[in-house]
This record gives sequence, C-alpha cells and structure tokens, in this order.
Amino acid sequence: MHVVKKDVMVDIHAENDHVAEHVNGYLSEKGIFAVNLMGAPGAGKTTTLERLISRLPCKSYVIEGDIESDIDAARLRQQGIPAYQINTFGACHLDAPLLHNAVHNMALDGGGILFIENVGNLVCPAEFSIGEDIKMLLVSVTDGSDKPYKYPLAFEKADVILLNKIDLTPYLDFDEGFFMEGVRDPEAAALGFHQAVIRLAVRAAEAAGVRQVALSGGVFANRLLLSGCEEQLARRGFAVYYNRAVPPGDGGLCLGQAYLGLLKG
Ligand SMILES: Nc1nc2c(ncn2[C@@H]2O[C@H](COP(=O)(O)OP(=O)(O)OP(=O)(O)O)[C@@H](O)[C@H]2O)c(=O)[nH]1
Ligand SMILES: [Mg+2]
Ligand SMILES: [Zn+2]
Ligand SMILES: [Zn+2]
Repeated sequence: MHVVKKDVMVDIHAENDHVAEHVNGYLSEKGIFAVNLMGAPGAGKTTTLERLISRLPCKSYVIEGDIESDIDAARLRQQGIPAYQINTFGACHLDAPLLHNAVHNMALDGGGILFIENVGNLVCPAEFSIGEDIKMLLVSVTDGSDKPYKYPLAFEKADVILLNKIDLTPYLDFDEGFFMEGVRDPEAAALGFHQAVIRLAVRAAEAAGVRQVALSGGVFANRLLLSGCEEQLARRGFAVYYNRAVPPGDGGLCLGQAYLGLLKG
C-alpha cells in the first residue's frame, strides 16, 4: 500500500515540475523574474507586497493564491498594482498547472517582477515548484520562534527569509537566537540570496535589450555578487564593465555623475 502511494506522489511531482519548467521558460521570455512568496496565514504577505511594490522602481505584477475570496487581489488593485486572483477551492497550496493558466491569462510584457502570494500555509507550498525563480519565506514574530524546527522544509527551500512584524517584539516572547539556530544553514540561505540577486540582474539585463552592462553601486562592493554577475552576464554574451579606479559606492557614483555633468557642459 505504501509503495503505491509513493509512486503516485513521484508522478504528481514529476508532472508538476514539468509544467513549472514551462512556466518559468515563458516568464523568462517575457523578461519577468518570479518570486514565490510563502508564509503562514496572516503572517503579512499581502501587506508586505503592498509596501514593497510601491517602493520598487520596476514594473511589478502579483498573482494571489487563496482557497476562496478575492480580498487580497482587490486590496492590491486598489493601490494600482496589477493583481490576478487564483482560487484553489480547497487545495492548500498553488501548483504549476494553476500558475500556467494564470500567466497565460495576464498581460505580461516588458520585464519586471511577478510576486506570487501562495496560500497561507507553512507546509505544502514548499513542496511544489510553480515556475518561480526564487522562493521567499515570510515569517512573523507572532508565528513563534520555534517554526524552523516544526516546518523545516519551508525553511530549507527558501532562498530568502524575511522576518516580519518586528514592531511587536516588545510584547512577545520571540527568541531570535533560537530562531536563527533553527534556520539550519544560514550560510546556505545567504548563498541562496546572492544567487537570487545574480539571477535578477541577469534577467534585468536581458529584459532591457542591451548588450553592454555596467555593474556599479555599493552592492557591487560584494565580491560574490560582482564575480557572479560578471560570469553569468559574460556567459550570455554581454560586455560587462565595473569600477576599477574608484570604488563602486556613493563616491564612485558621484564621480560618474560629475563627469557626465562636465560632458553635458
Ligand atoms: N504590527 C504589524 N502588523 C502587521 C505587519 N504586517 C502585517 N500586519 C498585519 O497582519 C494582518 C495580516 O496581514 P496580511 O498581509 O493580510 O497577511 P497575509 O499573510 O497576506 O494573510 P493571508 O493572505 O490570509 O495568509 C493585518 O492585520 C496586517 O495589518 C507588521 O509588520 N506589523
Ligand atoms: Mg494575503
Ligand atoms: Zn497543500
Ligand atoms: Zn504555456
């Protein structure tokens, strides 16, 4: 009996992964970077998207995953954010075929970031790829500091972990040290974050339709990010430039601006 069950699960995941690859390929063609946002019910996923997207300089889209209702999509649309609602009517996670249907029904073009808010649940969303480039896990201090120990898969699969509602810590017993110890491999999480930034930079360069890319700004003082971006961009045929004589941070940027000012007379 158990053997049969296991085979069925393998089949479900193989079919799902196949569709997820297709969805990711479709989004790549459109120059869109996809973020699978996971977290417990009420952790603050929609609120974070509302606050984050209004501060992003690039085009953003949202797909909302909920068992029922379009409350979250309506919240985002009210802020002028294009949002598409998926209702699973019972299922407690999004899967790739649901995403496939959604992306083909959306007007996506010209690059940007697609945030996919998964169904509020710390368990099975982590098991299913939905065509995303990265998985972002939102955990709130109100969820409790034991969550990495109880829901290890979500923490293992996450490329980025965001700790939310920190304004409430004075009123709670959230133990940050215990929480961080439970995030099993902080080094792996940090590496995952670096790789996510590199993928985002490559996707942005591809969407911009340019052949030359200059990597500058304080973030490129990070050697891992600089060498990773340079390597991935060069592999795709981009000519890559970065700061050599002056540092990449504010000083170098100011010098560049002054030079541009001189050129313009
Ligand atoms: N104090 C505080 N409250 C927050 C914060 N972020 C979100 N909230 C509140 O938490 C509640 C739930 O927020 P949502 O953004 O709807 O949570 P969600 O994760 O999208 O919820 P579901 O979609 O139902 O899973 C709301 O009342 C928010 O105002 C925060 O940083 N601090
Ligand atoms: Mg929500
Ligand atoms: Zn589920
Ligand atoms: Zn398709």
